[in-house]
Amino acid sequence: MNTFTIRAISVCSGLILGLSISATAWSASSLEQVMKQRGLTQKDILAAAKTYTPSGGRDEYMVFASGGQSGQLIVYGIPSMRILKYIGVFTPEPWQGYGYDDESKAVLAEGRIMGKDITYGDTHHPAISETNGDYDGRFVFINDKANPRIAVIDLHDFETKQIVVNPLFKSAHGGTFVTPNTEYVMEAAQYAAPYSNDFVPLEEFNDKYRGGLTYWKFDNDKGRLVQEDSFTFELPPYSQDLSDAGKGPSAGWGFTNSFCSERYVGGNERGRPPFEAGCSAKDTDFLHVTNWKKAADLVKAGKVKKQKGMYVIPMEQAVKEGLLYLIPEPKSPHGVDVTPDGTKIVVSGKLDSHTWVYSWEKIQAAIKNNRFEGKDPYGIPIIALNDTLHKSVNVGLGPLHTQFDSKPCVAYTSIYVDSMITKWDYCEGKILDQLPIHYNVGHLMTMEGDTVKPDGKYLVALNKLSIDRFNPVGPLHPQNHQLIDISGDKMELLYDMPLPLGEPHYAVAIKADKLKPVVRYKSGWNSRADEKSPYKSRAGREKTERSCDANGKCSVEVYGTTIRSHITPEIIEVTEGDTVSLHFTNLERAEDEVHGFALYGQNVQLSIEPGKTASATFLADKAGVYPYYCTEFCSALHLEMQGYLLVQPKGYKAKAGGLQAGTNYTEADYNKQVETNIATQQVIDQVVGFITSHNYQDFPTVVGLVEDATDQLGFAKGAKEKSEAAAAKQDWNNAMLWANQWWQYQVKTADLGLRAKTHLEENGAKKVK
Ligand code: CUK
Ligand code: CUA
Repeated sequence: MNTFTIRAISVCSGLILGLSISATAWSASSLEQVMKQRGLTQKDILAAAKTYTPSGGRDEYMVFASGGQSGQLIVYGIPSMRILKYIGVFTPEPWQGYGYDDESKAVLAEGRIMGKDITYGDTHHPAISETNGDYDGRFVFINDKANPRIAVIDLHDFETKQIVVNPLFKSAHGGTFVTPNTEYVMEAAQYAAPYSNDFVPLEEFNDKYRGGLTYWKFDNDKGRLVQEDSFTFELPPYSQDLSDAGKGPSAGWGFTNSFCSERYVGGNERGRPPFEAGCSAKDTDFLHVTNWKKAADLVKAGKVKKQKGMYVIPMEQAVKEGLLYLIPEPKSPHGVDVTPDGTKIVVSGKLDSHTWVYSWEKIQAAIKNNRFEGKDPYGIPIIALNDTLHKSVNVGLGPLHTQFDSKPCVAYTSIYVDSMITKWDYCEGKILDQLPIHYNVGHLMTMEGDTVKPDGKYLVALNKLSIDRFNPVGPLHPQNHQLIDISGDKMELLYDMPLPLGEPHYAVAIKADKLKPVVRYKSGWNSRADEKSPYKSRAGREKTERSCDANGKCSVEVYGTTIRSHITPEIIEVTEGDTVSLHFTNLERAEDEVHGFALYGQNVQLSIEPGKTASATFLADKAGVYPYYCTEFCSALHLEMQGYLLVQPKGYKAKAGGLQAGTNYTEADYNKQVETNIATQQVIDQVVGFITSHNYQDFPTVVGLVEDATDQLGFAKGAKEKSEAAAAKQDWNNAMLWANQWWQYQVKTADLGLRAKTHLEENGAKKVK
């Protein structure tokens, strides 16, 4: 090494050293101050650094958490734990217009039970659609335990598209779980009940009450569940609990745990010990093993009969065809989880301290060799526990659910009674680590933890109680989702997030880059049916039609539009007794330019996203004045985005003379406005010059903005012409008002143009001319 190099290195390192000293000195003092002021430890700061996401930063994972009793789906990001959306599913949700527009009312109506609207849900288990056992980011399914329903949410726009009601069950807990290519969505009943809707006395419980497991057929092209092609396993009146679909070597099979296989019916008012005593009396319950592949073949071969519009495989037939087996599982189990490689099945006894790992190879061997220890009262063969067990591991008191790591053989189990997470090795059957949590964890979730390729990295404990974790808000506490770093050998708690919407049971996390949601719909789109709306309208084509039938019943159809910052039409005139249908198409293309539509006294609130057509139908049964307006602060003149629905009494005749003038304008007012408009046009020309001199066509967001701006500028031209025509006639009122409207269009053009310019600047657009 020559002197020159040595000197250069020492100069360099001196420089670096100097810099780092001064940087540390500066930040350490203020960081120390903050730590001292807020009482934070080094560990806290590390946790903060692992979760903090600066403005504009994105999360690595997206979580879909059940919204519990709210009947909704909660979307949040990991590691930031920022809530992004509550998706309306089983319950009306006004922000999204869900349950307030005709299109979404049709979805909710699919979920009626015996003619009744059910406007809540007890959502438990979301599931993301899979391809080859891995999340594909296309759909999310979620069940309603209280009313046996499943909803389909399309992830291209995060909207609920379909609700199906199980025609046979009276509750459904063990759903939703998907088969490896989303051929079927599993849904098991919970509380046994007759399949018919008739009264059946409890005295006939063993004979007439039934459990069950439905495999809902999913049409992957249409993105809808198909009841006609779905089938249900009739099962004994044991309380089927959770399910999981087999994968890898166990693909084609499903696993469903149960409790209360005692078939006990409580009734303290009849002097009987309660359900809780009779349902936990035996040492074991049953893991149900079902062969859905073979069952599907049987259905296809026309060998299965339908009941209430669904194929039902009676127990006798299932046994005869070798589709259904039982395996004892320890005391009141909860949760069944198939390992990523599909070779093992983990069940936890919630009144026990063990998880039980079953070997699929051993289960198969027993079935093949007809090695059974007996039959249950319904003739279903029982495979002995010892013939199938791989390991049983003492993980802690009250184990519930299990999730998997990217590291082979590593699993995490939630421990309800002991309030902790146990990390363990399911191959060797040994404990690796334990972490206390606050308090009473239910489900837990690792990243893509129920796929064939879990990502590990983070774990969320979905805790049932939050007790003293947050500022008190009365007797009803939020839930607490605790984020845990599982990348190292020891689990480390990073963050507590309150969830104030309901009790989320299960959640699923998907790699964020697998999701590609749209920012706008094709113009005139019925988003719920995913098709062009027959009620779509375009700028200048808005119309109102009234028609009456032979009995004198009349209806009014309004084909309207919304664009910054007016609703067309602004005056709607109908007659008392008319049925009114309002249809609005949002003409915007710019990202996030949503308009709302709220109408006095009619329970109408629409969310009209760019391109969407949304409708509201109601009976205008009382004459009166009904103001309406846009409910999204969409522009500087959002408050002026308003109008009147006039419900006129029958036989009403309009007053002569037209509308009263509010303010009178002069020629000077007009000239001043025109001056402003000319100055504004110069700003627009500059922005347009910038955009067109760059490769803006390469930026879809900007193309949308430019299209919107071009529209607005076209409207400006029309207003300018009207203003000049009025000026020629010295009608200064109209000249001034149209000149102002011309300016309004210019302002919106400029606003869009500036957004486009900023986007180009921030995303490194290139100059092309
Ligand atoms: S369940 Cu609630 S903690 Cu419905 Cu999956 Cu276990
Ligand atoms: Cu549109 Cu406010």
